[in-house]
Amino acid sequence: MDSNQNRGILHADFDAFYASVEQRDFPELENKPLAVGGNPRKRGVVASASYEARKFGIKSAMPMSIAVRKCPEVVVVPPRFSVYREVSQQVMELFRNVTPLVEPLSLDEAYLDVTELIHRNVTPPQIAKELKDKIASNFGLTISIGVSTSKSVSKIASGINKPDGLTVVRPGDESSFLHPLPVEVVWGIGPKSSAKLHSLSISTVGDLSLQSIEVLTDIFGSNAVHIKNIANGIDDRPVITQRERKSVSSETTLLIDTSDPTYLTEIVMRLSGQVADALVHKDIRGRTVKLKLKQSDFTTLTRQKTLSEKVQISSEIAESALELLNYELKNSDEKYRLIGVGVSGFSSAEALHDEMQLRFEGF
Ligand code: TTP
Ligand code: MG
Repeated sequence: MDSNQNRGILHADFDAFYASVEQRDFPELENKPLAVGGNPRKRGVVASASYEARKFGIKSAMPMSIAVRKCPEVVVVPPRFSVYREVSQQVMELFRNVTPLVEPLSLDEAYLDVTELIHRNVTPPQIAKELKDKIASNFGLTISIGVSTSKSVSKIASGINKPDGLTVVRPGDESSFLHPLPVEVVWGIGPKSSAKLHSLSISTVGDLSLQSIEVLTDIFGSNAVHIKNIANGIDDRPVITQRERKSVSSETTLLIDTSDPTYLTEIVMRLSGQVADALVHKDIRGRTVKLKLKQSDFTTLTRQKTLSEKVQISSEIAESALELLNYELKNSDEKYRLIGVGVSGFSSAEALHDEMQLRFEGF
């Protein structure tokens, strides 16, 4: 047994996070199809769907108007980010009481390395069970946990028996667990690579594990070796407690597809203000300003500008973002359905955890 197989890694992920918090706080929403997200008449999207709503095919990132069409009786509520953030902070604290080795991936998801605790005669599945019980009693919420010797296997395992799942993959069982599963469970295999794989009759992780590096390089480029290792249950990546914040951004879906410079300018200025507020609040400054544009045909462009001085305040961010916008408007006839502004390029001294994105639907 190699050293990798002595590790105990948990991946914990709340079930229908935003929707479950709403159902907990408003009992009249319990057992109802519920979609948390933007207004369907303002082109909002679904952030989180309750399990009752998922039976109708409602999913995260789906336009809310489609969700309403799929299930006319769905209850739509706007998100209450501050409540979710608070729950998240408290749960991450609870995790850190178990082990300092906690790597949050988003508000509702984290890896925990509990290897050290194994030496104190508690098993990783016991720790996972205790965490689930504590979260149920302290927060009134369910969380699904995957337990194994690596990040990728645990992440896949936590998604297998949702909601309220506890899936344990014992050391040595990684491949037999992974191989029958569809390739889409592997993180990083999105719709594009999935379509390519299926056209080559590669449909399970087992099929994937048998491919040569040459074949995988055609599909995944420099990621081929990593993907092949993952498919074989080999993943030594450590749990990293502090991540460098890569970017702070804010984006919005527009009410109508447009190329109107006055309207787009105003939106860019508002988004720049929101990004600036977050930067000021965190006391960080960045060197790169990014503009994201999604065209009517859903093609997404990002344009960025790296400056000699770091920026933080609204007018500095807006100046660069508007320059990028004006260049784009001058050189293209496209209409846009979504626009975003971001700042990145912080120094490592400003290392914080995780990428942060603010979403504002329907201005
Ligand atoms: P997820 O863990 O992807 O979703 P979930 O917790 O709602 O459902 P599951 O039981 O499948 O884990 O995301 C966590 C939260 O992040 C989710 O409740 C809302 C938010 N979110 C968005 O705002 N937009 C998105 O596109 C996604 C995927 C999530
Ligand atoms: Mg979740």
